[in-house]
Amino acid sequence: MNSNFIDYVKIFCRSGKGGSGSTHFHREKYIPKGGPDGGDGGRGGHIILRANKNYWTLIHLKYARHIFAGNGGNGGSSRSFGKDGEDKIIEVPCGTVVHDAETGEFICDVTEDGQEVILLKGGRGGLGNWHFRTATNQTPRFAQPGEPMQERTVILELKVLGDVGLVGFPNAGKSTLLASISAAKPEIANYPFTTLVPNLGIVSYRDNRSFCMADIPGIIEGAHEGRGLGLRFLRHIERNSILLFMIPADCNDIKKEYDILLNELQQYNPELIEKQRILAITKCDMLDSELIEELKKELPTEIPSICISSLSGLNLTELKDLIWQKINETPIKEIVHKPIEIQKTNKTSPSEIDDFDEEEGTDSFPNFDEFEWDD
Ligand SMILES: Nc1nc2c(ncn2[C@@H]2O[C@H](COP(=O)(O)OP(=O)(O)OP(=O)(O)O)[C@@H](O)[C@H]2O)c(=O)[nH]1
Ligand SMILES: [Mg+2]
Repeated sequence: MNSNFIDYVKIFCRSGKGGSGSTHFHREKYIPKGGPDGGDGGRGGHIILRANKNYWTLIHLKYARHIFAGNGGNGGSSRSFGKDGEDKIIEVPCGTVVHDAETGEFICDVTEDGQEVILLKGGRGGLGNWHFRTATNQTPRFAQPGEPMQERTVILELKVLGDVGLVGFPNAGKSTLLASISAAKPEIANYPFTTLVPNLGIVSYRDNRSFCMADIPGIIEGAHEGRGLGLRFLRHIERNSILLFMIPADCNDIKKEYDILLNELQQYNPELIEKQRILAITKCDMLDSELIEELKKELPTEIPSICISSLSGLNLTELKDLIWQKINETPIKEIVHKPIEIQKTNKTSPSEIDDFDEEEGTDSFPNFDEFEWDD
C-alpha cells in the first residue's frame, strides 16, 4: 500500500559541536607583547523538535533519515567570536512522541502548536585564551576546546489527538458515522478493512461546540496477536478522552462482540479500559421500533448505549449530546508514556539505518487471509 499516512519514523540526529577558543596574541606595529586576544568558539547547533498544527503525519520525515545541526565556528583574533552552528528544527504534528531508538526510553512529546523541545543540545563553544590571562600568566598559550556534539537515534511516533475514538469491528459503520457528522470524507465500502489509516474529523454541533473524532481501522478478535491490521492503530486512541464502541444492529451477539473489543483493548494497554465508554448500535435503520426495543434488552448494562443510524440520522444528535457530556465529565489526564519495545537489530551506524525495515510503520498490507469474511 502506498499510503501518505506515516506515523512512525526513525531518525539519526546529531547536534553541532562547539567551536574551539582561539589562542591568538595581539600583534600590532609598535605594540610589543600585545597580550592574548583569542576569541571564544561558537555554540554548536541544537536539534529542536517543534509541534506544528499544519502537519498531520510524519510523511515529510520519511526520507529524512539523518538530521545534523551545524558546528560552531572557532574563535578568532581580536577576541572575535566564532559563529554559532545552525540549529535544525524538526517540525512535527501535534501529538508526536519521541523515544530513544536504542533503549526505548521515552524522551519527550509535543502536543501544543508551536511547542519546542531541544532534543539534542549543541556543544558549548570553548573560551579563548583572553579569558585565561592572569597577573602571573600573561601569555596563556592555551584555550578551551568546544564541547563535543551529541548523537542519538530517535523514534518519532504520532499519536493522533482526538476527543473521541471509534472502536469497532470492520464494517461496523465507523467511517460512515464520521462522514455523516463531520466534514471528513473517509472511504466507505461494504467490505472489511476499508479504512487502513486513521481519519480525523471535527464534529461541530449546536452552540458552536465541536469535538474531534478519530476513526481508526477495524479491530478483530486476535488483533493483539497481529490478526487483521493488528493493534498498532490503537495508539491513536490512547490519547482520546473517551471511546465510542460501535456494533452493528445485525450482529448476532452484541454482548460477545463488545467483550471481544474490550479484551483486545485490554491486551494492548490496560489503561484504555479505564476510559469512559459509550456503546452505539449502528445501522438501526434496518430494524423497526419493535425490534429495537427487543435489542435494547440484550445490551450490556454497565455502559450507556444508544441506537443510531448514520443513514437515516436516527439519534445522531442524541449521540453527540452524550459524547459531549462524557468528554466534559472526563478530567484531563496526564498520560504516562511508557518505554517502547525495541526490536533488536544489529544496525547501529547511521548509514545502516537507511534500510531499516518498516515493519513497524503503517506501510504494510493487512493480513486479509486471517479474516473470516461474512459473505
Ligand atoms: N443501513 C445502514 N448501513 C450502514 C450504516 N452505516 C454504515 N453502513 C454501511 O456499512 C458498510 C460499512 O461501513 P463503513 O463505514 O465503511 O464501516 P467501517 O466500520 O468504517 O469499516 P472498516 O473501515 O472496514 O473498519 C457500508 O456499506 C455502509 O454503507 C447505517 O447506518 N445504516
Ligand atoms: Mg472505515
